[in-house]
Amino acid sequence: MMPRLIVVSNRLPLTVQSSDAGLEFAPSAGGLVSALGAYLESRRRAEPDFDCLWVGWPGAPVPEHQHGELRERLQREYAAHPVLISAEDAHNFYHGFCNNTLWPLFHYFPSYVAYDPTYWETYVRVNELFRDAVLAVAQPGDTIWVHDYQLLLLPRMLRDGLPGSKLGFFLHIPFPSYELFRLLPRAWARKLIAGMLGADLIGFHTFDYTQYFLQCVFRTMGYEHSLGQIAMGDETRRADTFPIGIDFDKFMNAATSETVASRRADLEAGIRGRTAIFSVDRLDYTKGILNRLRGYAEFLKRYPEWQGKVVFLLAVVPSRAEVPQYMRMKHDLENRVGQINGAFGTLDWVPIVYQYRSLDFDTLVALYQLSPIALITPLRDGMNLVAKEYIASKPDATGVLILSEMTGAARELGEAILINPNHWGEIADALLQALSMDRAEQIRRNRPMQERLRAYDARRWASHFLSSLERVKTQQGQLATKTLTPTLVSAICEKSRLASSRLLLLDYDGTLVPFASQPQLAVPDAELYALLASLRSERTRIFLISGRDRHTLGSWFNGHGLGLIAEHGAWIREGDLDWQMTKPLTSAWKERLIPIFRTYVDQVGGSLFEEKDFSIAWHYRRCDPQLGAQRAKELIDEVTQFTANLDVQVLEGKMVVEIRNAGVNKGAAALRVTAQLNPEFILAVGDDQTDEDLFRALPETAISVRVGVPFSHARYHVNDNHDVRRLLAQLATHGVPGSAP
Ligand code: GDG
Repeated sequence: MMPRLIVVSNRLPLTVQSSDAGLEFAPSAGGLVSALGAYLESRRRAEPDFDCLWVGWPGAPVPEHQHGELRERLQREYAAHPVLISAEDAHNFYHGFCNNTLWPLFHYFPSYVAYDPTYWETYVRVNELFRDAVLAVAQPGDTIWVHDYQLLLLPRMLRDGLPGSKLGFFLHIPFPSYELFRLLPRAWARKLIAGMLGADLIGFHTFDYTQYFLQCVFRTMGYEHSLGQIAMGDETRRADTFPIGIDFDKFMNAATSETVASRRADLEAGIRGRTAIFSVDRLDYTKGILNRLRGYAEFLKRYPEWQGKVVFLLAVVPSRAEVPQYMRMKHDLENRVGQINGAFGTLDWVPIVYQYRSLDFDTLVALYQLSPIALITPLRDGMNLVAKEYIASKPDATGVLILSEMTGAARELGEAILINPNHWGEIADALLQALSMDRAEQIRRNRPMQERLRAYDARRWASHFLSSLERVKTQQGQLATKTLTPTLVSAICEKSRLASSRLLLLDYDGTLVPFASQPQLAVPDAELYALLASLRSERTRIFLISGRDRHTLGSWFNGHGLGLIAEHGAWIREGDLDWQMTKPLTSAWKERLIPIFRTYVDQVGGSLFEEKDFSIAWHYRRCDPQLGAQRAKELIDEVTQFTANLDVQVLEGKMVVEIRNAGVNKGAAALRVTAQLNPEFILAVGDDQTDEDLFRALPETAISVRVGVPFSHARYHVNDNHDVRRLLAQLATHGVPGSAP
C-alpha cells in the first residue's frame, strides 16, 4: 500500500486571497511549515511513492461561489484540502477560544483568559468541521498527524470515526501545570484531555510539558501512566518529548549566499559601525517585548559608556490585530520605544530602530548574521525557533545568544546566556556580559549548540515523531492480548487434558478473590477451596504465587496440598514441607525505610503499613484515590533517594507501593518450579504488574492470562476473578485426564 501521511493543522501552508479576478495563493512560512517541508522533501526523495496531504483552514473566508474552484485547485496544485469556516465561526474559534482562552491559559496569563460558552461551542463545532474534512479523504492505513492547540478535540473525534487509525498529535505551545489547567470549567477540561488522548502518540517540546500533561490526565480523567505509557481501560496511549528542530542547513547555507551578503551590506551601512542587538517576534504579550525594552533601558542607564555604541534592531511582526490585548500592546510598545529613544537618543544616534512588519527571508538571515547579539526574552514560549535560527546562521560560530529560560529552546541551548525575563536588571547585565565576551568564548559556546541543532534538525524531529508513532502502534498490537472466548477455553482444556503433567501458577488477590478494603479480609471462601481441590492431583500441581507474607498464606492454605510462593518469590513451600528462601536475602535495609513509610501512614487517612520478611508496603486502597495516588508518587520519589545504594526495588502495584529485595520476582520463582517439575502444560494467571514478571519468564508454550487490562505480556485476558474461577472450573471438568472433552 502506498504510504500516506495526512497532516492536519489550523492553517494550510499557504494563504488564499479571493478577489473578483479569482483566487490567488501564496505560500506561507512558519515553524511547522518549514519543519515539515524539510522532512517531506527528504522523504519524497527516499520513497518516490510517498504521498502527503494537508488538511487545514485557508486563513480567510472564501465566498461560497468560489468553494468549488478552491477545493479543486488546492487539491491539484498543493495536495491540500480546505476546511471552510464562516467568518463568524472563524472569529469565535480562532480569535475566541484559541487565542482568547487556550493561548493565554497555556502561556500562564490566566487574567487574560475568556471563559465564553459561545467560544467553546464554536471550538467544538470547528473541530467537527476538521474531522469531516479529514474523514472525507482518509483511507485505511494512512498516518494522520494533527497539530497544535486549535485542534485539541480532533484526535478523539477522528478515533471515533476511524477506530484503527494511526494517529499522532503534537502540541507546539507549552502545556501548563495542573494549577493553571484546572481554571477551565471541568467539562471543558475533561473534553480537551479526552480529545488529545484520542491520539496514539501525544508529543510535546519539553519533558516538563509532557509531565504536566500526564499530571492533568491523571487529575482530570484518573488514568495513570508508567514512563509516559498511559493506561486507559483497554487501550494505551503514549506521551513523549520531541523538541522541534529547524532546517539547519537552510540557515547555514543562506548565511553564505550572495543575496544575503548584499542585504547585509545595505543594513550594515545603516548601523554605521555600531554593535547591533537584534530581536524578531510576532507581536504577542508572551514574547516579553516590553520587558526586553525595560532591560535595554536599564542597560543604557547602568552602563552609560555604551550609549551611542549599540543599536537595538527591534523587528515586530503584526499578528492577531483583532484581539484587544494585542491592540493595547502595540500601543504600549510604541510608546515605550518612543520614550527610550527620546530619553537616551541624540541627534546622530537612535537607540532603538523599530519596525512593525514582516521581513523577507534574506533580510531575516542578514540580520541574524550581522548582529553580534540576539536578545530573546519571552515570558513563556513553547520552543522559540528564532533562538535556534540565530545560532544556525553563524558559519564562524560567533555571536551571543541571550535567551529567556522560560522558552522550550532554553532546554537545548544551555550554552546561551540564560536570563529570567521578569528581571530587567538581569537583562541589563546579560547585555554587558555579551558585549564583553571574547570571540573564543563565543565560539566555545556556540559550536556545541550548532552540533546539536544540526543533529536534531527539522527532518529528525518529524521522522523521530513518526517512527515513534509506528513503534507505539506496533507495541499496542504486541501487548493487545486476546480475550479468552469459550472456543479458546475449550482448546486450552483439550491441551491440558492431553498433557501428561500440569502446573498451575495462580496469583491470589484480584485473581482468585476480589480485593477487600483491608488485606486480611480477603480470606479464601469454601468455593475456592473446593475448586482448587477438584483440580489438584499427582499430575496437576498448583502453586499460589503471591506478594503476601508466608504466614498469612500458610494459615489459609495449610493442609491443602498446594505449593505456595510468598513475598513475590522470596519464599517457597512445596506441599506441606517447610518454607525455604529462594535465594539468600537480607532485610537490613528495612530499618532505614520503615520510618518514611510510617510518616505516610500518619499523613494519609485510611492508608496501611505492611511489613513482611523481605519487603515493606504502603497500601492506599481505602484512601481518597487522588490523594492516595499523589502521595504514592511522592513516597516513591522520596524513597528512591535512599535506595540508590541498596539492593532493593521500588514497585508500584495496584493501590500499593512496595519495596523488596532486587532480583526477587515471581518470574524467577516460577522458573525454579518449572525446572523442577518440567510440566507439559503450564497455566499462569495474574492481575497486576508483578505478574508480568511471571508471564515474561514462562516458555512460549505456556498459557498465560492477565486479569483486568488487555495490555500485557500474557497471551490472553479475562475481565475479573469470576472469569478466572469459571476458567478453573472448566479446566476441572474438561481439562484433566478422564474428564469429558
Ligand atoms: C509556535 C510556538 C514554537 C518570524 N518573523 C518572520 C519570520 N519568522 C519566522 C521565524 C521562525 C518563526 O517564524 C517563528 O518562530 P516561533 O518559534 O515563534 O514559532 P511559531 O510558529 O510562531 O509558534 C513556538 C513553534 O510553534 C514551533 O513549534 O517554537 O513556541 O508558539 O521560524 O524565522 N520569518 C520571516 N520573516 C519574518 O518577519 N521570513
